[in-house]
Amino acid sequence: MQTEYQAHGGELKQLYLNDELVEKEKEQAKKLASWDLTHRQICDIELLLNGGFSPLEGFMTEKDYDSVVNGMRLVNGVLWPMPVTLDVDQSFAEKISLGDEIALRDEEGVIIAIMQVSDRWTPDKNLEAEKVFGANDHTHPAVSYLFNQAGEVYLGGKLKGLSRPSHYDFKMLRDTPAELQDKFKKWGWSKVVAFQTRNPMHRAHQELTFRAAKQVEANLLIQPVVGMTKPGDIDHFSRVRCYEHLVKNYPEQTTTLSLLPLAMRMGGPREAVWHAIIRKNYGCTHFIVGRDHAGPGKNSQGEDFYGPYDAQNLMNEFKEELGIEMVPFQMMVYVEEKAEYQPVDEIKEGETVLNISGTEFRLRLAEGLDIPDWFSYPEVVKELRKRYPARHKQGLTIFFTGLSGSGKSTIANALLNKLMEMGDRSISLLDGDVVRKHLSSELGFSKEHRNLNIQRIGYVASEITKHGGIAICAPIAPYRSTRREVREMITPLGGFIEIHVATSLEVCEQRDRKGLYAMAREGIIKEFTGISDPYEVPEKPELSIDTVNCTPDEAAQRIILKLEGMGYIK
Ligand code: PPS
Repeated sequence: MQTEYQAHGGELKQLYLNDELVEKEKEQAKKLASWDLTHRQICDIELLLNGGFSPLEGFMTEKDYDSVVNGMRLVNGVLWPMPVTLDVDQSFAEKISLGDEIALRDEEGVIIAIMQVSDRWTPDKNLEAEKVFGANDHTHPAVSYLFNQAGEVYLGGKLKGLSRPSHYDFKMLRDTPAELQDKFKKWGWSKVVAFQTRNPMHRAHQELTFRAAKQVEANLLIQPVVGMTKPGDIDHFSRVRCYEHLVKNYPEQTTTLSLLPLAMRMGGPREAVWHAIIRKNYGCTHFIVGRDHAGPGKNSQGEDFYGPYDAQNLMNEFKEELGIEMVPFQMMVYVEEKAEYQPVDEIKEGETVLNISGTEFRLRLAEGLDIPDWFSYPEVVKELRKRYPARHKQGLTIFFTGLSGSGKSTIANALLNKLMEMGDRSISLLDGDVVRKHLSSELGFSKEHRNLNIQRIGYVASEITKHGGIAICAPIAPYRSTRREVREMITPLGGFIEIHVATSLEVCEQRDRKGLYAMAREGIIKEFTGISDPYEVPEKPELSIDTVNCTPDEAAQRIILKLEGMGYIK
């Protein structure tokens, strides 16, 4: 099927205004209602404005969104597998009338673009999850994002670009689609195969890319994603330093490295098609799709969301109209007898296959264990060890949650003292009452305020963890989604263990140390957790402690043993 986009030769849709207009519009834009773009929206808008998402001309309209969700095509028939929408909260959406222009600002308040709002709608998120990601399962990062972070209303409309989102890191490695296309032209690279990754690259990846480039006789573009990847992934700073080491091992003039500021959705097959379209916009002719491309891992039943080669199959379905060719690859494994890497389907009987999975690799880093040279280059491993020291050298957050009077503060205090006695770590205690005095004195106990309080605690704990300290937090933290948010914020930076102080409501109320339960029963204190406000019991805490059966000393000991078992203290 020949599409309108292809009929135009698939040209780049760059949405920036010229300099003269920018100055004029900037003045006007200051008076408009403005929306502060989220991190994901900043990633999206960068690729919308620079043509990486051509042929899109703005955040999707409702019709395009429906058509993409249900049939992977824009209304005009062009293949496009992923919704790219501007999600906002209800109160902002209510301020806007259709036809209004709004200013879209980055984290520093700079106006990046003006959007003329042509559409506003409340999406059916269940349908979006089912259709786009194949399952309404919150263990899928994009589904979790959709329900826990994305706003409830979507706005759509065309964009006028005023400024480029700023990046201060790795500037030499950042190219717009037009810049990369120009480079390819200048270098005489008429065939370019792109490799997408969100992980550090090791020898297996290098071998795979070598083979792919040889197979189609093309130059190679290593284009790792540095926008947003799967929560818990290795940060892009460390990864890019690894790629810089690795790229030196390719023959000169054959390979280049360029960073892609994409926010991945981990959408497997649909995402593979999306990645391919983006790479076509960057001037590539071929795109490598390996095993489990952009896979989100396991679902809540412990099964893979997508089959390992679903992405390749979907790519094949659209191969006539994609405008970029897939180079499919099987997983590469190391054959000991041959001392080389081979695709897993080419292994002969009797050959010894060695492989270190991503999980095993992370474990070896965490435990400070050996990582063999056949697996990775020593410079790459050194980089990763610098960023991911063995667990007992990492920062850590110990997050208590439980009802008022359950014993959180007492156990936290006992633990603090025992850890201080050990003496080799700096420790901060963020107790519920203390935080409310110093960090959150203006907040009450509505759901919104409680969440804000926990987010603040999470933020401080994440900073402590990042710097190698131990943060002990002891708030009630009654909401599961906020606790998960804190976990997701901290795990990329160090350890996180959640401890449910599971003392029952009856016992807490009976103890009533502060006399609050009595006041809550009388209605003097409103929104009191357990009495007139909810407490969502943790589903999978690392530890659960009921203070009816153990003393504070015993509870603290149990935690110390747990920390030792997990490798966080030695
Ligand atoms: S939350 O939900 O996590 O923000 O709560 P938190 O900041 O941990 O609460 C700290 C202490 O506030 C007292 N307090 C209340 N708790 C629950 N509900 C209501 N309405 C309320 N009003 C005051 C209570 O003593 C909490 O301390 P702990 O140490 O948990 O008993």
